[in-house]
Amino acid sequence: MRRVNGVALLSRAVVCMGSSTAVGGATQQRLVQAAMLNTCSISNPLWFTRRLGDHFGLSKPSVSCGAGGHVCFSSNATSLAQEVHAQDKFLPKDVELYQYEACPFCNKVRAFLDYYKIPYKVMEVNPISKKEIKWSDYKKVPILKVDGEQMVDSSDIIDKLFQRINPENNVVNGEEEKKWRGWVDNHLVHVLSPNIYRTASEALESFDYITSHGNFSLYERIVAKYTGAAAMYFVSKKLKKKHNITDERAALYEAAETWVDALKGRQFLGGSNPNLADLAAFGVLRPIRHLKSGKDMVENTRIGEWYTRMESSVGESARIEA
Ligand SMILES: N[C@@H](CCC(=O)N[C@@H](CS)C(=O)NCC(=O)O)C(=O)O
Ligand SMILES: *[C@@H]1O[C@H](CO)[C@@H](O)[C@H](O)[C@H]1NC(C)=O
Ligand SMILES: *[C@@H]1O[C@H](CO)[C@@H](O)[C@H](O)[C@H]1NC(C)=O
Ligand SMILES: *[C@@H]1O[C@H](CO)[C@@H](O)[C@H](O)[C@H]1NC(C)=O
Repeated sequence: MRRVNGVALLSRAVVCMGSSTAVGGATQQRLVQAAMLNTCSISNPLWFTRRLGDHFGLSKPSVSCGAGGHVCFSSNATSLAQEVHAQDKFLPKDVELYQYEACPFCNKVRAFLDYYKIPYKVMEVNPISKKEIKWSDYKKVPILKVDGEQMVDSSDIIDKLFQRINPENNVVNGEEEKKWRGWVDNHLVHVLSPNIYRTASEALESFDYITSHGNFSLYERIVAKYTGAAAMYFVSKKLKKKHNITDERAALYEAAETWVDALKGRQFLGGSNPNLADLAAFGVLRPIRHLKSGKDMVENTRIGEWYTRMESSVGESARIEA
């Protein structure tokens, strides 16, 4: 079995938003990078359990074939008109998502694909070897392959797909939607890491999810779980400083309340149906929802009702077996 230094492993395994992490000292820097990645490496138990029973959901009546010409493969009669409509416009034959299961950016893309009922295969990338994406010049995840065409960067991927689903829609999405998509990428995501590694037990809980849902070898999994949890507990304290967070839970609750305020009493930011900002916020929160930080957030803020609406609106995963 390959010997892998724990810190080196981590810095590879958990590299997310790495470019924004320059802090003095090579080891420290790698650790901070590791920490950043971990925003990315939050696992998604909801997703996981959902798949087991009923993957596809494609033959069931879909509850999320709502407005906007969503791609919908439901055989339910009421959605047939939309189905035909959408299939006219965008019906890719082969969609492959290269991802880390716990990465918030990957979760954003999945939330979009699930909502629009675009069947996709998942290629879970090993964060250490990354051999599954050796074919690509782009070295991060998510990468989406749509009938052979490579798309990178979660927001760009979503923009491209949205364009194809709504080709006649030349109107750029609303300012509000744009603003809040930016808020998700630039603020919400940064609040997550310090929270999921806040205490030793939360750090272990997080790494348990990350390693059990990622594509790790058994050896990597054990090393990553324990060294990762220990390192991230300390590194998350540095991250707090970097993002000017003094009380990480307060920052999380504040972000949740900020989001609910932005809804201004509407069901979704998009009104009666989710828009891309709703899908982005939901996507990045989904992996932490069943960790302690996510439970605390739902118990202590008003975000729960929106989150539950999003769950039923996004519906079952459109993932299919590779
Ligand atoms: N802006 C990109 C960020 C993607 C990103 O940072 N991905 C991380 C994982 S969450 C990554 O692949 N890091 C490099 C690595 O793991 O080596 C996006 O939105 O897709
Ligand atoms: C189709 O689905 C809707 C709700 O999604 C349901 O009310 C309706 O009864 C279903 N129709 C059929 C024919 O299954
Ligand atoms: C995990 O990695 C292996 C080896 O690269 C690959 O064959 C497999 O498909 C990956 N697992 C998943 C779920 O994508
Ligand atoms: C944090 O605060 C410092 C000083 O108050 C400021 O220079 C820096 O830009 C802030 N950083 C962020 C990410 O807001």
